[in-house]
Amino acid sequence: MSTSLFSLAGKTALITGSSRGLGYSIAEGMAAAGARLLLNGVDEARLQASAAMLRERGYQVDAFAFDVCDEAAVVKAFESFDAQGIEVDILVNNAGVQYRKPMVELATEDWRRVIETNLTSAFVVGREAAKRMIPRQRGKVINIGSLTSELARATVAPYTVAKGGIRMLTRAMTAEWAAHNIQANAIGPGYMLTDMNQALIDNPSFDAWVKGRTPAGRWGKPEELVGTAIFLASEASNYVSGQIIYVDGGMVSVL
Ligand code: GCO
Repeated sequence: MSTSLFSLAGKTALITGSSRGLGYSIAEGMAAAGARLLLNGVDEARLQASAAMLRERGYQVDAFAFDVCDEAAVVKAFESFDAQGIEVDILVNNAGVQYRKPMVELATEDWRRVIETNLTSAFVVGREAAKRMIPRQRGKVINIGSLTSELARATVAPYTVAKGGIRMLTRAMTAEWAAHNIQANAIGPGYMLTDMNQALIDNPSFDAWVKGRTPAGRWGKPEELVGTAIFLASEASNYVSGQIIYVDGGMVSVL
């Protein structure tokens, strides 16, 4: 049977932070493209419920609850994959948090928490995945960035710095891993309709600003990331690395 260039059949995808939001939507789309899913989250109950929903759709799904900020837990999870013969072909570093506060009021421990969750975890999980991808001489890493990988907005400094770091970490991964046929790329979502943004969506003036500032004139839907995620996870992107693709209704490109 010929598989399309965009098929993920026979591939295993680990998506961090995939109980809900963008991570869940990307996982669902990758499963529909044929991938076996390794879901991840910190809330066991929510993770198992999400896995059950996807299994009901006939998808092959395993759930692994661990905190991507806990290096020992990440190492243990990958050792568990090794012991079970699970090979991670595709890694989506999606786990992240948002924390909105002006810098002059921002506690250092909150700064550190956002940087750890949104940036350092992508390095740690990426390192553990690459240790296994390099001997196999193949792999796909997709880091989830943001509009703030490119542009700053007041009150989200640690998120902005972390997501800017994601853009450069993606290039650093390319510098060291492209020679091993590992393609590392990033997706920069625009303003998406997610739980993390609910406070913004519910704010009439912010909602109006997003609709006015976005050339497409609307918020994005999480499922609108799926096509780009599948492209970057599939054979179709075997000569693409170090890139960030903005799925943002045109926002980052237009004043
Ligand atoms: C914010 C939002 C943004 C979006 C997204 C934009 O407070 O400005 O949370 O950061 O979530 O990252 O690309």
